[in-house]
Amino acid sequence: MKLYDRQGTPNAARVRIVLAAKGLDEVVEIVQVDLVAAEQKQDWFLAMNPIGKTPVLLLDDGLALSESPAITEYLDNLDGNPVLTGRTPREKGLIHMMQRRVEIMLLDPVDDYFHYGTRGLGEALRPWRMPEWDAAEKKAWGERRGALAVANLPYFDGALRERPFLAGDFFSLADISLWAGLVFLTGAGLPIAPELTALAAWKAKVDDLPAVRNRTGQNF
Ligand SMILES: N[C@@H](CCC(=O)N[C@@H](CS)C(=O)NCC(=O)O)C(=O)O
Repeated sequence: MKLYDRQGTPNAARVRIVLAAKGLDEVVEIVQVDLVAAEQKQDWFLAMNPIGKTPVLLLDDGLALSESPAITEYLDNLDGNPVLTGRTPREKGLIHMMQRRVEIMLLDPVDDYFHYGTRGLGEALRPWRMPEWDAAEKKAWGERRGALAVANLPYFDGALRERPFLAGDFFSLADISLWAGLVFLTGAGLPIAPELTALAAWKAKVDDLPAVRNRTGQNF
């Protein structure tokens, strides 16, 4: 298997935590994609993922999987012991719901903030996304999306006051996504309010898990 990713990005980090958690680091060859040079928009890459984003997991039979949760689901089920995406229907439903909430409420708006509210990956990659907007409109929209991500954080703090991990008693894909979302948010320069103490305590606990500590590419 080959994993096309970019070290230092949140979705690469999500999959690298999964590789570490499942003991699959040695099984997967990692190929770095130069995002600033827009390799992810070149034909060879678009043939694997028409959306033009990393990560992509290319299987030995030629199937190209993209979307980090889909890659996670595949990797988690390879050994018949899906510890990150749920073993029972109830676990699967809950983990899927919470991880999707993290994407809608945190990862997606922070990504928009990063690309439009800050310099992001540079001007050259922005027109590909929203060619009709002028610079001021892009910046204002990016800033509104960043403010939305920050405003959504108390929801996750509240959830973590009720249970040790986001989808229950054990570490799952929902936690991996939330961890990556928080690192992305602070890395992009957005704040986490000090009163969100359950979120901060959970983050410190997850920082210390072996799969997070020992993942490859630790600069994210
Ligand atoms: N929903 C996708 C998001 C992928 C994504 O946003 N990837 C970023 C890196 S973290 C990317 O390739 N950005 C380059 C671009 O937008 O051109 C996933 O879950 O993997």
